[in-house]
Amino acid sequence: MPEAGVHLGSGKVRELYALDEARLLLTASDRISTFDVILPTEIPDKGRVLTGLSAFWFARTSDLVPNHLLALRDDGRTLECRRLVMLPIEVVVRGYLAGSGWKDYLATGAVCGHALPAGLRESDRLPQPLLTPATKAESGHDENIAAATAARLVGDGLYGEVERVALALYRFAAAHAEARGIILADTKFELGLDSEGTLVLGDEALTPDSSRFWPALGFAPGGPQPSYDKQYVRDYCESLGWDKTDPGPEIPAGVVAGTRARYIEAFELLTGIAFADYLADPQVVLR
Ligand code: Q0Z
Repeated sequence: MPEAGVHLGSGKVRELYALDEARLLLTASDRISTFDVILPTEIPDKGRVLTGLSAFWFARTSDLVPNHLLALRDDGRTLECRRLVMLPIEVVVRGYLAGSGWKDYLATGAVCGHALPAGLRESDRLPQPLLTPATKAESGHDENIAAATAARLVGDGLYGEVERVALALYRFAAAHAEARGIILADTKFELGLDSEGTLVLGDEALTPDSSRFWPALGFAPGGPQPSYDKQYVRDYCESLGWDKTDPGPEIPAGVVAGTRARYIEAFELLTGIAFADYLADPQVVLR
């Protein structure tokens, strides 16, 4: 990777580099994970779809909260970012009852201390979006925590600001997506503080890897919903009877092509931009 600087860390499918004391590079690969395992087969352009979507949302939400984006590189998969001091919590907003939120509701009737009406079904829309913070676990298995616990970790005043910003971002993005046939069931934000102590949105934002996107067409609460992007891969993996431990299976070309098409469809619906136009000039998502 040229002009990348010192490698700071690897996520499941992304890499983080230092450019200098004040700037980082975030680069998204075409790797895909399912059931928490990175598969040996890549989805061509997946990293570009995710990076383009992040940059699109950063450009459109900067009046809600400042963000770390400095520049989008012409490779379409790399963001130059301001270096922040990240908060020690995952900031999750849920508009629908899925994943660990559904599990917590089944067990306790509440999600992260937010009491909910009885009788909700899996994937039901919540009466209002909820901030459901989680700890950052190295394993990647974040644990939901009560608001009071999160407030203790970051400070009461700052937690109030985190809540306001995260709910505003979710409401904006969910309304935008819904008007384009996509349900934003939930999403995870990573926030940090800049050198002046201002709260800033960092990492990736509102991508299929940090969010649950569901097709609005066919939405049917009462069970899990198909993932907008990964469902072909999941269905193929399930059809093999794979035990979901590393290593994962190779994915056949037809399933790769179908999955790539779904990522690109999500990009085009959400941004209103042809993906070919993004490849020709990634800066189109910033205008
Ligand atoms: C993001 C991560 C990845 C591994 C740290 N603007 C920022 N300032 C300081 N730290 C971060 C950011 Cl985005 C930061 N991560 C997550 C991303 C690979 C870890 F691509 N960790």
